[in-house]
Amino acid sequence: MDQKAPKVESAPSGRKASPGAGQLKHELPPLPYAYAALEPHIDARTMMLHHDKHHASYVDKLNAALEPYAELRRRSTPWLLLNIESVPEQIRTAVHNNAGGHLNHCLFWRGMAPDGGGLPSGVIAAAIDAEFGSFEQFKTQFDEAGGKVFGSGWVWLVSSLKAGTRKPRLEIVTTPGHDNPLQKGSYPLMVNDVWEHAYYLKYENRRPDYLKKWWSVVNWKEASHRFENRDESTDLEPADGFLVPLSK
Ligand code: MN3
Repeated sequence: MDQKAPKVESAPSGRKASPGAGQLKHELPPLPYAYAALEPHIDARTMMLHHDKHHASYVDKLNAALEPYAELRRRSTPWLLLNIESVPEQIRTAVHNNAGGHLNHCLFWRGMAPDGGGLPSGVIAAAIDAEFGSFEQFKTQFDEAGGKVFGSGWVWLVSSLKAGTRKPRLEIVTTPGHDNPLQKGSYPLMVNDVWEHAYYLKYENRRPDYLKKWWSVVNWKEASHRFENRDESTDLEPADGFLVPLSK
């Protein structure tokens, strides 16, 4: 490793979910609510360990891997995932796993809310009905997909363009490890973390119970906001567009 690399400086102010151009260090965003805010569905201790230990370690490891590479330090997590082949081989696996871990957890925290749950509304609700037949069928398919993830991974609702049309299509997909659907050209709208660290303290081996309870904390406002502000183009650097501003 090049020990003469310039000192990494923190962003001048504020904490962002993922750095945009010009920022030199990835930062752990604060949880948008208290650790206990999602009780009883997700317990406070799980939230604390998940955010303060697991997510924090992805951020630390990402920064450590990028430290000697000034040019890469200014890149966003979506950029790093989409351009992973241009990342030096000796840090490629670390960057892939930890940029994905950082990005996915940013989306995960924002996709839940203490006053979450219930039914989606507006255009995303109509799109879900059109694609899956009904909200109940969508939920069933999402939980089935999440239950089938072998080992550690994620289950997502994504939007992608139907080949040859401008019509967006909703799909349920799963990703292994910390992969993100944007690596296959889809735009994530909502996500559940099915790594054991997300549920094991409370639900032990009962992942299906966790998947079922998780619907009580889904932040439909955020999913709907992402759907209405989505940008499926992958020919642009998605740094600033990917993590759309928080809904008010
Ligand atoms: Mn996790």
